Amino acid sequence: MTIGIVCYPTFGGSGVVATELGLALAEHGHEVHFITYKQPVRLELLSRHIHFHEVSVPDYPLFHYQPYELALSSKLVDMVKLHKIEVLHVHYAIPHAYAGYMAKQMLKEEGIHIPMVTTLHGTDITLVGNHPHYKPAVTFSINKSDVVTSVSESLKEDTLRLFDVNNGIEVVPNFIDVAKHSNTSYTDCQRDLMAEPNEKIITHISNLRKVKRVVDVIEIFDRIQKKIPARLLMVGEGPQKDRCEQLCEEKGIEDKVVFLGNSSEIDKILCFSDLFLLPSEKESFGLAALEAMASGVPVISSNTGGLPEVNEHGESGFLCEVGDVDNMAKHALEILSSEETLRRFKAQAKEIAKRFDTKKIVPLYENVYKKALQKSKQ
Ligand code: GMT
Repeated sequence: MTIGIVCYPTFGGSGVVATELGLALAEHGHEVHFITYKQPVRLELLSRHIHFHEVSVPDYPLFHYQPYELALSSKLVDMVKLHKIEVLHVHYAIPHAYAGYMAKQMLKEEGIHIPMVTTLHGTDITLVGNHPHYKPAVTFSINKSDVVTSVSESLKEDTLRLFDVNNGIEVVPNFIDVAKHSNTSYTDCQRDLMAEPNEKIITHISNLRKVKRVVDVIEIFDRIQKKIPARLLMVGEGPQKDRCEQLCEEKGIEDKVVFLGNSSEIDKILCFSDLFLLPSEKESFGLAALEAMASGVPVISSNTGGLPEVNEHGESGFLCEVGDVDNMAKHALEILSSEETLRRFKAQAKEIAKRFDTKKIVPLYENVYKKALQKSKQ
């Protein structure tokens, strides 16, 4: 199959999922064309089945806002025709599903019928898409997609509750290459680069936006470090970083918290982590939690959105109410209380991550494409 993938190329869950999916599809022998404004961060182009086409928006003095959707839909039309793309898979409804639908309609005028699969990722529904300024366009694009998928049951329910949807939604969860994450053991990853031998390494990875409740991460860590020697690794960049750095200073823990910025060495960081914190306000799935679990890192998370579908309470970690930092710290200390308990949680986290192995999930997307192709032929 020849598949066109549209996604955000930046650090962020939806772009990571789209990129990993494209790479896995290429391994299955499909031709995969990424169409976006920049090469996705995790995209390795060293495959003859992977192609990247940049969408550029020429500047013009009249434009206050650059018409990206227009440039994207035009590029999609050109690429579908040039590379004989058979199915378009757009990740994140805004504005990709809208632009995809326009491309579909333009192609239809020329007798080309291309099915469009839209994958909803989370904030495109729960945070941004739901805003009255976008809602009619998002509802329209969801209803006009040939197949709609969501990354969790919870996101499906949110979509049906928040939008007037007259289309089916299939749940295809996020996935992880378990084999890749299993290549490392708990001891061989130079943890001495980051901490003293007696210190536990606690990690948080996100785009440090308000929705991630990163201030809670600092609060939880502060409670942990009062009881046991520990170090916090904050990975990512975002608007809440300054607030977090300031809070660490106020608490006098700045020498125990390392802000690493965006990193392309997530596997390595997770390899020497003992615990992962994800206390988000909203989280449709929590890919970062799954990545941690696959690396054998137990997770303390909030119980919002799709997180209970990923992180199993008392097994791969613990789930607490949003904002309950005391309880999160209590459970964190429980996991870190003895080497034996930590080893058990690590093993359990790894085991649960196997439910979301690439090998199990990518074929679900292949079926979705087949279904979309059949639908467009009807
Ligand atoms: O919230 C982020 O980190 C970015 C965002 C995105 O779309 O790039 O992530 C969303 O999609 C991910 C992949 O499907 C999910 O794992 C995240 O839970 C989801 N984020 C939220 O719902 C807040």
